[in-house]
Amino acid sequence: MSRAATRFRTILPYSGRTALGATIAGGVLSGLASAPERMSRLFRRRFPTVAVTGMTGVGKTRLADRLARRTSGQSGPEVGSAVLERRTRRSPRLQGFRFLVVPGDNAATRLGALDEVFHDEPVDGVIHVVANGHATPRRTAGTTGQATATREEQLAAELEDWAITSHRIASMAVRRDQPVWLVIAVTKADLFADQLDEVVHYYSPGSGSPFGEKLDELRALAGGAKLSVDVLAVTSQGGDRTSAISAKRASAMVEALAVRLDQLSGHI
Ligand SMILES: Nc1nc2c(ncn2[C@@H]2O[C@H](COP(=O)(O)OP(=O)(O)OP(=O)(O)O)[C@@H](O)[C@H]2O)c(=O)[nH]1
Ligand SMILES: [Mg+2]
Repeated sequence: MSRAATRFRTILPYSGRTALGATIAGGVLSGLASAPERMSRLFRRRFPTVAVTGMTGVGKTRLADRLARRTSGQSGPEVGSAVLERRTRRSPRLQGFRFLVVPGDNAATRLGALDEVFHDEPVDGVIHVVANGHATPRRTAGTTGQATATREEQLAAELEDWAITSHRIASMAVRRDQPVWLVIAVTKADLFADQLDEVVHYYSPGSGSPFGEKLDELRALAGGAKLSVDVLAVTSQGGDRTSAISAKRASAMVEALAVRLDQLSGHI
């Protein structure tokens, strides 16, 4: 809170500063009581909260790290996140985003994290991450050995995972006055760089694909005006010798996603 308070003070115009001073000097208790609330509302507008959802191994942590301009730790590919991860993207003019990454594994922590972002402290927007069936197979917690899964199995798992998350989004949207935005981030684009258009189409509303149909259902449930849907291809990896996408293009894709988040949040 003290951090938000400092920010609030520094960005208040001079007249605002005197007004606040006057309120305090006048001892108007109601003014004092509502000040923290105003500050937190201001902070929230400048740093909207964004839930990052999607099945295990799909690339949520890597993408949130890219968006937050943070280098990912070198955990092995078979290790998934166990708890809700928080990342912050800071942009010029004291704007940015607070990302809440929900662990994809069906651990007990996942249900609590889903409750937290969609019910207890409902987020402003959602990035749902998919990977065209290229989610890295992960072992069930507590077991050893290499996990394997075919692309078809992973595509089916993505769909199942989306059914759960989309219900959570629908119930949040109907309870809410202001609209909620959803971005489907199709990541690992480096693995299917020559099919981006088809893949984006598969994940789009109105496409008639199994995923598109579930999106249409969500929009019908939530009410079209309550929910905006964007579909964007992105990658957290690029530039190494074997990659089909250059480092520059990978960065441009991540930045395009960030620009869209800024537009959806009214930052620009
Ligand atoms: N080729 C490629 N691999 C990626 C990309 N993004 C992530 N990966 C790899 O996919 C694996 C899973 O990525 P994570 O970000 O850990 O996945 P997650 O969605 O956070 O998974 P959970 O924490 O289990 O929910 C890692 O081995 C990453 O290196 C990408 O854009 N391209
Ligand atoms: Mg993770």
